[in-house]
Amino acid sequence: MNKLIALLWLVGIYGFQASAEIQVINNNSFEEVKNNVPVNWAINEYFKKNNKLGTIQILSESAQDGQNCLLIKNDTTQVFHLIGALVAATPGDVLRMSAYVKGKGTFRLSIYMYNSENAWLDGLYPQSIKIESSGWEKKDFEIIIPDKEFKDKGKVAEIRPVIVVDSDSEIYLDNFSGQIEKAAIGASTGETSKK
Ligand SMILES: [Ca+2]
Repeated sequence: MNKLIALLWLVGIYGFQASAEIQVINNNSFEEVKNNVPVNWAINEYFKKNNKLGTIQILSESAQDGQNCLLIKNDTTQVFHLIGALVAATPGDVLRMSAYVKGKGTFRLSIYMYNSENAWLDGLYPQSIKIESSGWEKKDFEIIIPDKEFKDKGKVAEIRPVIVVDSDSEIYLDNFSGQIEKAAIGASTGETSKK
């Protein structure tokens, strides 16, 4: 009986911690704009080739949420990456991302991963999905933060969300959502549960 009580106690503790969620980014609806790029987001110029890169436009009509939506046009042979701000993450955390999209082409919501010293570890890219719609559709992606050592660089400590738009694509985006659900083990930083 004592074992059962102890087990229930553990479930209670870890269940409580597992429910803690952290929002990945502010300005997720692209309403705040500076220099024609949404605040908290940046275009990754690394993929520019022969002086060509996809383009981003802020549209103030036909938004899915609020006033603004994004149009990412990629008519190059390279991918286009719109990257979000750094946020702390722990191996085993579950990252749930979604966005409303329409247009034509392929895209995915991905992440870059960094160690505790902000050094790049790797990117993690779920499979691209095809979009061919004139109406807004919500698309969901789930990523589990890998629990492994990256060569001599250690484990993941921080991530960035990345909106990836492939070649030959015109994708409208709005109402991005990114939530980290903390792993049950290791979630000992004392986040306050929303429940
Ligand atoms: Ca919006």
